[in-house]
Amino acid sequence: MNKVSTIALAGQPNCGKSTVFNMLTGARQHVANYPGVTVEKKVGILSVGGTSVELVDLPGTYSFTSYSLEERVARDVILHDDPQVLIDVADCSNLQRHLYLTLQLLEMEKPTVLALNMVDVAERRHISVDSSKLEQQLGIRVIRTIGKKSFGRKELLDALAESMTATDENPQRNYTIDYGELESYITKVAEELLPLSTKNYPLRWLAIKLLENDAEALAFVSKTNQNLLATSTAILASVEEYREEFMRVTGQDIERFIAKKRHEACASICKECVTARSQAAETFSDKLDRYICHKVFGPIILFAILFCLYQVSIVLGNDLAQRVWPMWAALGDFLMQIFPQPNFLVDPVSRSLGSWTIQSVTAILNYLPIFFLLFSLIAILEDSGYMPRMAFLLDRLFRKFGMHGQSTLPLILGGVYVGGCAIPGVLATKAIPDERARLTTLMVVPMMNCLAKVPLYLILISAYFSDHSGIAMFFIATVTLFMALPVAKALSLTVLSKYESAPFIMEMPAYHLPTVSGVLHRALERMWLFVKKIVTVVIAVAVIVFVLINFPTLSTEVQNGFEQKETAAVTKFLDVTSATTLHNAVDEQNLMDLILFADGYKKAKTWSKRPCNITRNPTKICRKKSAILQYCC
Ligand SMILES: Nc1nc2c(ncn2[C@@H]2O[C@H](COP(=O)(O)OP(=O)(O)OP(=O)(O)O)[C@@H](O)[C@H]2O)c(=O)[nH]1
Ligand SMILES: [Mg+2]
Repeated sequence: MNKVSTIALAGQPNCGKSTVFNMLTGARQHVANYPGVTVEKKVGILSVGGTSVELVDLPGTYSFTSYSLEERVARDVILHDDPQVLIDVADCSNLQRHLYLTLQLLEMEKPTVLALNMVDVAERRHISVDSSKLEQQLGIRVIRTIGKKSFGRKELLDALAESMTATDENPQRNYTIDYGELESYITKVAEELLPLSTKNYPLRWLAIKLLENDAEALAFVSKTNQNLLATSTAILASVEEYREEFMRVTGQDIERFIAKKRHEACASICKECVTARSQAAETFSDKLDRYICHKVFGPIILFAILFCLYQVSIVLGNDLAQRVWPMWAALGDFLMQIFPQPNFLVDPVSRSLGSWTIQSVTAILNYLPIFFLLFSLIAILEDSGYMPRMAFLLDRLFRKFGMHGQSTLPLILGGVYVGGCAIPGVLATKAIPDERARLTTLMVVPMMNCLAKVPLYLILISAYFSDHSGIAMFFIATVTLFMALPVAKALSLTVLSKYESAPFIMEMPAYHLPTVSGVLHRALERMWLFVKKIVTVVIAVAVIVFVLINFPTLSTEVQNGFEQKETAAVTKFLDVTSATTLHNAVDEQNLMDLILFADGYKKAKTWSKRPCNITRNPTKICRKKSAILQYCC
């Protein structure tokens, strides 16, 4: 079987890789305006020039020198999975910084296409990038894209098809950084590496990495060639010697020197290709951050936002739920028609189990409007770029309890806002560089308020705090967090104390205006997750409880006893009614119909109570009562 070609999407965090992935594959990968959303590689299928290829969305990484978990994932795919083409996604509004990774990708000598994403943001900030000049400079195709609006999709696909064929016939000639005084050492190491089989590693790249003291490159050379052990040892010895010599001759440390040269290369490319009208002007995001990240106003705004979140979703959501309830009731009624009718004493198992399950499921589905509002508001917060600010504000508090500003995202995904899920929350802890904080966060994420706990909260709130439901939910969320913090502190002081701690560094992305479609998609997607998860659990529990209640069935003697009581009750009822004006309407044949009618009336009355207070509409009730009397008489 032919191996399916792979195209990998690489780039710095939050530049829109997952958005471009969604644009190309039509998938619904999690996208949000904060760095570190994608923590594992995600695979989708894409058709390029009529050929089906695998598209891999990678975690964002600022460079290939820091050994963070995300970087390891990205590096493994690029070097070991041997993708046929790389799509390097760069934020057009911040090109110089993004080129730092681009140039490192080009050193890996893979056919690369640069997706110059967020051109809309760049235009808004009066930054213009000459893409044809950039193409000439880098030696690769440069495609302008707006991932959010699927702009540039076709051009990107054409460029990918072109690059896939270019690999066989005429390989790309990429931009090469001139490392100045280091060049002679790079050449020497590359020549020494020639006898080794370097597999996917380009010689120049491997030579630079060895000189940079890259742990993986050093391990590769020392381990992979058992037959050439002496050669490997000699190479490693010369690399060490070159490093010392370079330091002695230039007085500079190689890692810093390489980073400086890369930054200089990025700056010189941008000088040629980028024009910015007002570089020094304060952006809208900067102005907003003066208040949002302020020492005093920041926490007040955070508190107010969270309070509004619960107030809107719970109070408004409850109101909406009451209006939607008759729809679920009608659906329940409709479904009940497929089951056989009950007898006076015996309710067929299929009917009672069906009714039990339908009622359990519709009771849960009734909470959907609340979830819809809650998830929409969380999506707005995620897409607007407020989350990293929240992480910044909470860092000081979290740090006191052994966590980290970056613990905010895992806790939110886990359900600190109410309605999360521990699995994505635990996965998101991967992005926390501080090992102690990562493990501490990982342990407390399951304490958050996952989707499954929310219906219970809502039942308790409507029973005891119906007049203050928003505040009650806000209280539950806050209490959960304040219960998790001491546990986090205890863990970080005891079992996790031996792990290392690192400072909090997080990029503050610019604020984006969330799109209606993006917010709706996210809210509906999470709601669907909730429905799938909860409904299957509810059905399973309902069936188990039903079986436990109904089996084993009654013994024959007890059943006979009940049947005798049934006959006696029916006879007595008919005797009593025969003495009244109802004697013509009630007989043994239509007795069951009458009971079912009364039962239906009782249900209709209960449901009519849900959307509006029964006392508000007395005429409706009177009409129903008179209909019953009419039937009976
Ligand atoms: N205005 C604008 N926003 C965009 C564009 N592409 C992506 N975004 C937004 O940028 C933010 C980040 O997008 P993601 O696709 O999550 O970025 P990513 O590179 O996958 O991020 P990580 O997984 O954290 O590395 C989201 O809010 C997107 O909606 C674009 O072309 N224009
Ligand atoms: Mg992503």
